[in-house]
Amino acid sequence: MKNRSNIFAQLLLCLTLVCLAACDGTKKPQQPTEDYTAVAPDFNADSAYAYVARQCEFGPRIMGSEAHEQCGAWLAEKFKSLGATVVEQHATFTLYDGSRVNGMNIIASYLPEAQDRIIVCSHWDSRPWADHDADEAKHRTPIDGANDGASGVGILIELARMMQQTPPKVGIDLICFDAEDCGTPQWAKTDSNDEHTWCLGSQYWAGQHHAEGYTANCGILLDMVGGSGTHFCKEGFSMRYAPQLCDQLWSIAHKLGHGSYFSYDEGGWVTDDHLPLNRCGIPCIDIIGSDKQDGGFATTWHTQHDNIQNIDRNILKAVGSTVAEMIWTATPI
Ligand code: AHN
Ligand code: ZN
Repeated sequence: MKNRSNIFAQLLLCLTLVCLAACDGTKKPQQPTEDYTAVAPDFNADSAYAYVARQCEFGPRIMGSEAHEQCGAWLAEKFKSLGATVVEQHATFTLYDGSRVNGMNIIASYLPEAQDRIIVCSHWDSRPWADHDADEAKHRTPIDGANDGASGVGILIELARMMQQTPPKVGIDLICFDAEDCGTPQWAKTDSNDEHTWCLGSQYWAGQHHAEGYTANCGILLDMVGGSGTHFCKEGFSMRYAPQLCDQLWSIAHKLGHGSYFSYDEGGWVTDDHLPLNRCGIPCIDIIGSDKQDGGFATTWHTQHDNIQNIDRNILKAVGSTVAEMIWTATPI
């Protein structure tokens, strides 16, 4: 009897170990789930990572700062050097407290004459206040926003580099929105409706496009696409406004072998830069990272820990190569 229960115990242990090994997606190389040959050129995650790091080196990119000014100029130059037609859309934004600041959206276009166009966008500003930091003394200090801001833009720049070498078949507009992350801080004593204090750059762009008569078929927003421990669920507004686009992107991610990062679960509803686009008639999805453990935004979100140390190249790779595949498989209607 003793022997028997021993054998059962051992069997159970074996099964548990097999299960654990099967669940541990982190150690296995990312293999395509079926025979699928990528159409897009290779997305270089090291290159994207270097672009994320470069942005962080300027310091927090908050409006009115030298770092913001310099990084904005660097981004516009970078896209030009990579063969894009660049428009700097300058604007003055009113913050939650009524103060006014200057900012700019940066629009980098490929095949500017093409009728059929896809927008791939992200925000390039970083949050002026680490109002979610565990250390209250840091609540009014600006953050690097390596994940929240720079990660998405890093991917946009790498896509630009790829498009210079291998032009896509449809027009692509890479848009870096400003003033996304200046929404009312937690510590502010205002009870006004706070939703409109976020995403000021994309709201401005939705009201006044960068070029006359401009239209796009659809858009893909990248937000917090590089933090360690991130995964992506199907965000609520994306599924309401652009369900097919969402399904298509998730399907490509899984075909490319990035399924462990792209969960089929529905996520929350996020006020983000895709909302103004959807509201002005451009169906746009939000690839927005959330914490794989607790489902909320990353634990580094709006803290001083949102820095380059917390960026995972594998996540940049998963998102970048998936978006690249969307771009290079797209054909004019
Ligand atoms: C709100 O918290 C209202 N929206 C989240 C949008 C966001 C902030 N994305 C990154 N930072
Ligand atoms: Zn943020």
